[in-house]
Amino acid sequence: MSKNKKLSEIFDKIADGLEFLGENPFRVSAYRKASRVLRDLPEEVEEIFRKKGLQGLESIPGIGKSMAEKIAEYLETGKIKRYEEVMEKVPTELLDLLDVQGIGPKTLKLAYDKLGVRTLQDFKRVLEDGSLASLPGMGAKKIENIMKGLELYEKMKERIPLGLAFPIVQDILESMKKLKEVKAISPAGSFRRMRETVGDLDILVTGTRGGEIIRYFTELPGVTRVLAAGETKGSVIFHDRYQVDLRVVPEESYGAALQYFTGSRAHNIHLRTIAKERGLKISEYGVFRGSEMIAGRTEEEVYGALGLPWIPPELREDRGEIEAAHENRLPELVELSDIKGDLHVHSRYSDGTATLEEIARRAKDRGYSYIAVCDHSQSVKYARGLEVERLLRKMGEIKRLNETLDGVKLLMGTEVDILQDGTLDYPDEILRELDIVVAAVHIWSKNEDTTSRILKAMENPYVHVIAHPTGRLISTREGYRVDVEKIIEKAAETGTALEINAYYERLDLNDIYSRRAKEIGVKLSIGTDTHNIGQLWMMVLGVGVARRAWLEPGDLLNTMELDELLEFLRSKRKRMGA
Ligand code: DGT
Ligand code: CA
Ligand code: CA
Repeated sequence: MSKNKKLSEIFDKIADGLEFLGENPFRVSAYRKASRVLRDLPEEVEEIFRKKGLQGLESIPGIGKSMAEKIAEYLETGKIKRYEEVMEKVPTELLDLLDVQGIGPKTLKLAYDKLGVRTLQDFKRVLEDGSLASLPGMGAKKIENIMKGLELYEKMKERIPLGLAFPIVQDILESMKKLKEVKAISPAGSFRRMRETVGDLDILVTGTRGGEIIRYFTELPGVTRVLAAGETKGSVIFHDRYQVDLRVVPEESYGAALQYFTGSRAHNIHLRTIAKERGLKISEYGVFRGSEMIAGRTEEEVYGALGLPWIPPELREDRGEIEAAHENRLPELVELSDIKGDLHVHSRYSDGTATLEEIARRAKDRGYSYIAVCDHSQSVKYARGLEVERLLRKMGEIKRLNETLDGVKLLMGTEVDILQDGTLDYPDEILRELDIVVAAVHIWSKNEDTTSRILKAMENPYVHVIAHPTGRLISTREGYRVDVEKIIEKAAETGTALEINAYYERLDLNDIYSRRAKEIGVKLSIGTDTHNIGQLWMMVLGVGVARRAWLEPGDLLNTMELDELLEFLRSKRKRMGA
């Protein structure tokens, strides 16, 4: 962490502590202000101090004599005495509770003095057992606010599935682009890297009149709380849950800032060592040789200055991408526009809501050449799985419909259940009549290892794809017990594809396993598992996983033209002599 940021945090903590102790509000706000100034300061205080000493620090707007002395003390000794004094008197864990809406320093002090509250757990206890409510000044309304605040606070500490953040960020970008002051805007952070979950959301802007841009941002519809609003940084909460940080940076540093704030941390640290080897310094402001800035306006420029080609954000995890870039062997990642169809959607025949016609129309609107309708099979009663008779009826309807359709084809599919003994929920005679058979485990007992039944299913010549191979649900369910490595090997051996289920709660297989699959020649198939037609957009999440897995167009079924795909789907049974 830079010294600026570290000091900014220390000053903020001192302010919290003094506030808790009920000290002079002017002192408190002096620390808060210094914290803000340091956070937004473009130069490193360390540099200023080295070049111009204490006087240099004092000349920073917003930093007075006493703050300058504390900064110097920190730079020289690595400590601030005042900070340690304050922290001795205040339980630090308790201070974090000041971030909870509804809990102010007075309330906290009261709980501390009268009820002996020292931790978040303590606080929750006195809230629940009514002892907090019995203190003077704690009305029912206030208690209710605190409870609501705590609930939001805990929710906000959880990571957010990428798919929930996605539409929010898109809306923000769209609104912000309307502002004439905004010259360029981009998401950064884990969101831009398409991680399956995100902490906070980071957005970067370059343009004129930063204060205006930030004000507009903090007033967007959906903002339920403003945490900070300055000239270069705004931080807000959308819909009581999503923290979004927006930074305005100078045009000549836009590429460097985008690079820095996209991360990941591990990637940035590795880049820094490369810069060092070349006698350069890289920061969020640019790439420097001595005091000369040699790059910063675009990311291409920044990577170029380090002798590297631009690296796609999804690869920036320090998982070999820097070495690959160095040797000019970065993959040509698949793009959303390469996708010719969705290979797993549900219709009204089972538990989906759309008719076959609606599905075809929406697929065509998205520019797809095909879409596979894979409803559940008979055993999956809770999802209205199709008995053979209804499946045959559906196949008839698809055939008729395809004759009238232009430019898009419905593929006759199923998401057939892999039963406990590894047999399938439809007989082979039925499976062989389908264009695409996606097989999946939906019902399992608590400690069951599902590996053997999935392996057995892959040996069936009519099974093309294993859907959501691990069964996990992001942040709610771990999935069934399964040896994924064995599944991947068997997929390679039998020519069965593995699914990247793009439904936002699944993203299964994940990036790591998908990459492993590619490495041993397994094809992957993206399906949104859409149950409602408004979810077809989630394809972009599946493509995100694919890109994080280093997949190129040739690694996926969805990039094939219709004929090529049908040919591929028939090849397994041919090879197996079925
Ligand atoms: P998240 O929010 O937990 O999903 O993950 P990120 O990657 O979005 O992390 P965040 O929001 O803390 O910071 C955004 C990026 O900024 C991060 O990926 C890398 C960069 N960054 C922030 N702080 C540091 C730091 O202290 N050192 C380095 N090298 N990079 C940092
Ligand atoms: Ca973030
Ligand atoms: Ca952030």
